[in-house]
Amino acid sequence: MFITLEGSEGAGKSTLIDSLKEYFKKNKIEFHFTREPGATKEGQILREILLNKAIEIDPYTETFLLLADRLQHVSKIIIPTLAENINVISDRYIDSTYAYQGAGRGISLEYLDQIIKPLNLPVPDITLYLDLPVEEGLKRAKHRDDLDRFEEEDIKFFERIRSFYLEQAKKNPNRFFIIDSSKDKEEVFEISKNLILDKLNET
Ligand code: T5A
Repeated sequence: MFITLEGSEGAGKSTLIDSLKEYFKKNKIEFHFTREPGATKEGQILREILLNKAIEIDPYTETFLLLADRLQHVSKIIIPTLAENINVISDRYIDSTYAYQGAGRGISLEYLDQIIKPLNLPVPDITLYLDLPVEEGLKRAKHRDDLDRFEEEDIKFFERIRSFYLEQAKKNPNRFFIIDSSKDKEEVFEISKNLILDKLNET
């Protein structure tokens, strides 16, 4: 099974992943955890460029760098792991590109479809979207000392991203699940874990 986690800055994906890792390990359920950008050696170099706030990157260049990272990720990690019947959870994937580069940066969704669809990338079985009011997410993210190139964007950028994710959830109710991440960490974990276990039992 292939699961993706989505959400805007500070929504709590990394926190949720730590709890899921611990739970799956304890219960001997095999999962491979991965993330974008930067899961492969090559992707790590691309991640450094993408998050570097000392440089300016054109939105189209940004998109192609993210797709380069994704192709390495899919071919070196996601496809081989799924082929071994090991479940995969990725922190961010295709929906992030439509949300950030599409809704956020203003690249048309038709254009993104034209460059992404021919890649025939695996489609997640479920996507958990951690939803949080933008200001709350940014407040959480700003606890970190150093903001990256994305985190420096203005609030409207993140509002567009959040609206896009919420719309996606309405359009894809069988794949896309909204988790209210203003709830406390334990509750976010319980809801997410139960959704994943339900889906695992179905397959
Ligand atoms: N990107 C990525 C694109 O633009 N397009 C793409 O196609 C892709 C793949 C990656 C950036 O790349 C962009 C989007 C991103 O900006 P990243 O460093 O990987 O950047 O960061 P993010 O994925 O944005 O993740 P963050 O680290 O910002 O946030 P998390 O992981 O969602 O949040 P987390 O768990 O670190 O939590 C933040 C703080 O909140 C607390 C935590 O303790 C922590 O202090 N917290 C809670 N507090 C209260 N209640 C809860 N339920 C809490 N959960 C967490």
